[in-house]
Amino acid sequence: MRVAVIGAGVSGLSTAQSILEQYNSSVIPLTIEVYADCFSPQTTSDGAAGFWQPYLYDKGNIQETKWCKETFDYLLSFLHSPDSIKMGIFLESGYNLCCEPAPDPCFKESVLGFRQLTERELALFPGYCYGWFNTSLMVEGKTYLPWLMDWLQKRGVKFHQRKIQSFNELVDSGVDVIINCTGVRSGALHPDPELRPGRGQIIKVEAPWLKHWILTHNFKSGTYNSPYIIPGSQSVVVGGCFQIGNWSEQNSDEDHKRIWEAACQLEPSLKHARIIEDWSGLRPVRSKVRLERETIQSGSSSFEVIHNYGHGGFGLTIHRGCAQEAARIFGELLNLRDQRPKSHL
Ligand SMILES: Cc1cc2nc3c(=O)[nH]c(=O)nc-3n(C[C@H](O)[C@H](O)[C@H](O)COP(=O)(O)OP(=O)(O)OC[C@H]3O[C@@H](n4cnc5c(N)ncnc54)[C@H](O)[C@@H]3O)c2cc1C
Ligand SMILES: *[C@@H]1O[C@H](CO)[C@@H](O)[C@H](O)[C@H]1NC(C)=O
Ligand SMILES: *[C@@H]1O[C@H](CO)[C@@H](O)[C@H](O)[C@H]1NC(C)=O
Ligand SMILES: *[C@@H]1O[C@H](CO)[C@@H](O)[C@H](O)[C@H]1NC(C)=O
Ligand SMILES: CC(=O)N[C@H]1CO[C@H](CO)[C@@H](O)[C@@H]1O
Repeated sequence: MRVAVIGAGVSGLSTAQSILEQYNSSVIPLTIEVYADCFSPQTTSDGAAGFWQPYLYDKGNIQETKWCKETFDYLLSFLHSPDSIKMGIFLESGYNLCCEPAPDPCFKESVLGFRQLTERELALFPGYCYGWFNTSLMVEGKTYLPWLMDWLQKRGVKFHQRKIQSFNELVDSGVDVIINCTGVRSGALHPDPELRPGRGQIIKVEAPWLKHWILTHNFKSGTYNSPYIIPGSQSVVVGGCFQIGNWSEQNSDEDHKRIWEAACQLEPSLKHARIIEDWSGLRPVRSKVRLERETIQSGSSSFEVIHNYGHGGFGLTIHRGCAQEAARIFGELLNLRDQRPKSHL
């Protein structure tokens, strides 16, 4: 059984891991290859802050809330291990702030110690009148991706740095199943009009005195278009930019200025922080994650693809739940193959 994963961001690598964990002893031989034009530290997953938090509301998509919770519990289970920091995982508490009262968010049961803010806490943040405090997790891509690659490499997974122009390249070379974890870039693979970029720009600063994350929510300007501050292990991420439809990965001076001024208003001590760098990336925005299998016809034959992409601004937050689901779908394909032993899946 030869599996080709396209994409080496958090989705591709964790899907390869879940498939190996679930089938290494039942499918022999099981060969997994990962193809990507960008590897860590060059993927979107590396640039992201790595903060565990879905959007406030799942709009009825309970499945995604479950995948996020599954990811939280999975990451939390490593905190007793000294290796947690080699994986880029650590606890961090902080504030979600709103300009008006709002219903409880979908993740209130997932995080630790969720509660509403007190008057005294709100007094710390002029302009905000409502919010929540809780403890969440960080899973930093720049550490987690190399850890995943190392885990996979030790179990025989091969990595190929290559841009895939068409699925047929892989099918022609004898691959049985393709896993599509290409994030926002559909390239020439096949258009998906539902998938759009949600451009983000962040400023990384040195401000080691900041110990809490602060996310603001402005229901008029939309998700992540208002300031947020997320302390990481090496630097603090300052953001607040979400431009749907903008394909540019260039940093913009205008966005920098706007993000910085808003963040300094929220946390005035930032004025004394040293700015390290700006980074821009594209969130793979979709009405919902695409996680399903598809049989694609190619001439007289067909091949199987499992899609796992479209994780918007919460790819690290949801990755493990999605990877486990993709691996379960892979199991369905194995059953089909067993029922029809002669077909090429
Ligand atoms: C500014 C910003 C901040 C963010 N902060 C957070 C956060 O704090 N928490 C959180 O959970 N999420 C955050 N996100 C969202 C998160 O970064 C994404 O949801 C996540 O990285 C998507 O992961 P992925 O593996 O699907 O895609 P990617 O990380 O983009 O990986 C895609 C992979 O596919 C490869 N690829 C694509 N097309 C081809 C092809 N044709 N051939 C070969 N290879 C190909 C690429 O080279 C790459 O390896 C943030 C995003 C941005 C932009
Ligand atoms: C399969 O993976 C599990 C979990 O990583 C591991 O404990 C087990 O030893 C592996 N089995 C084989 C046959 O490689
Ligand atoms: C593979 O995923 C990309 C998104 O990264 C999507 O645009 C494309 O349509 C998918 N390929 C197919 C054949 O569906
Ligand atoms: C898109 O991003 C670029 C920065 O790379 C910026 O100059 C431009 O104004 C943005 N466009 C929109 C419509 O936000
Ligand atoms: C880290 C922290 O302060 N967590 C607190 C969150 O709020 C609950 C009350 O709902 C406290 O019990 C936790 O200690």
